[in-house]
Amino acid sequence: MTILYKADPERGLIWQAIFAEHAPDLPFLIWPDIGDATAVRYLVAWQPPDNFLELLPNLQVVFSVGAGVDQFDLRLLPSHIPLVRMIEPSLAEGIVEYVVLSILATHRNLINYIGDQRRKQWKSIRLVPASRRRIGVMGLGVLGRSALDRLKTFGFPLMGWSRSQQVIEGVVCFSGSEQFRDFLSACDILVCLLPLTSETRGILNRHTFGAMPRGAALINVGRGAHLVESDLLDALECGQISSAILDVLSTEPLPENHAFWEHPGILITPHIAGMTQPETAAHVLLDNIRCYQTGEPIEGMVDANQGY
Ligand code: NDP
Ligand code: OXD
Repeated sequence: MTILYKADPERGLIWQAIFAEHAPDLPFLIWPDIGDATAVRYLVAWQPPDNFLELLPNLQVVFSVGAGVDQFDLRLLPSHIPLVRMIEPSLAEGIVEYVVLSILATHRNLINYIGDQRRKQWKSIRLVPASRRRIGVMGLGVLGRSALDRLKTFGFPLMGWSRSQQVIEGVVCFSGSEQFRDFLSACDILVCLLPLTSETRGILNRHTFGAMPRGAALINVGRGAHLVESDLLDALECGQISSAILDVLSTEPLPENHAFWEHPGILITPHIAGMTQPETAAHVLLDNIRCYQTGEPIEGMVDANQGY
């Protein structure tokens, strides 16, 4: 009964030490050391190995090291092998910090002030009270809800959008494609925290931007492929969108000659908003493996039909 881990090897050593201490019955191997491939029951991966189903013939469960599972081809996973995404408190805390940071930076015009400093310009922009800056979060899952919960302390009017109707105290919730435009028209700052699925790919496009108030801002923390990059450049050019903070890009790392690097209205970070922390995540993984072994429900089970 072996666990095979394939993600950041440095953090892998911490996972390995925690398993050695708390679950000595579950040898924890770090890719490319797969030991006896027939003994591997659990794969814990960011990017799975090629042909892992053939490579690991007795695999029972696939765990994503991250919250997202778009790196797995769900069509290839047989139905008897569950795919489980990561739900762990440190990852959520990182996302909360990043979303709060980005919203406050946008709300207080930090991108403009960074540009002004470079140009040695001393120019104030009139302050808009938080009570008049409407924030909309796309995706009301574990991460979207955590971010909204923390945002409540600032006094922004809060909106949320999801596939099914949700009820969150202090948040006006919209759902489905029928309510998408109403949601967008109420967002001065839009945060994307959706999973990447066939339905959400390219959702941050010219139609979406056009339905938002003129001069609205974008923060993308979901996946790069949510965004149609040329549509964002057009929307920034004509002033429909005033600024964008992007933690995720369609090609990572962002290519050297990409227009986003130098764009005065865009702030980029290298996919660091949330990071799974082995100190907390290893215990979540162990609990889930124990649940699987005893037939209890696993937390974070992915619905292959929905894609998240
Ligand atoms: P969850 O599965 O908990 O939540 C997903 C949310 O998105 C749900 O509210 C769901 O609706 C909604 N949703 C899914 N499809 C649609 C759709 N077609 N239309 C409208 N709403 C939809 O995911 P998490 O909150 O854990 O994570 C969200 C994503 O954040 C990850 O998939 C990943 O891409 C990204 N992420 C980015 C990180 C970074 O560092 N930048 C770090 C971690 C995650 P419903 O409630 O109806 O099911
Ligand atoms: C994740 C990520 O999905 O870090 O966890 O992007």
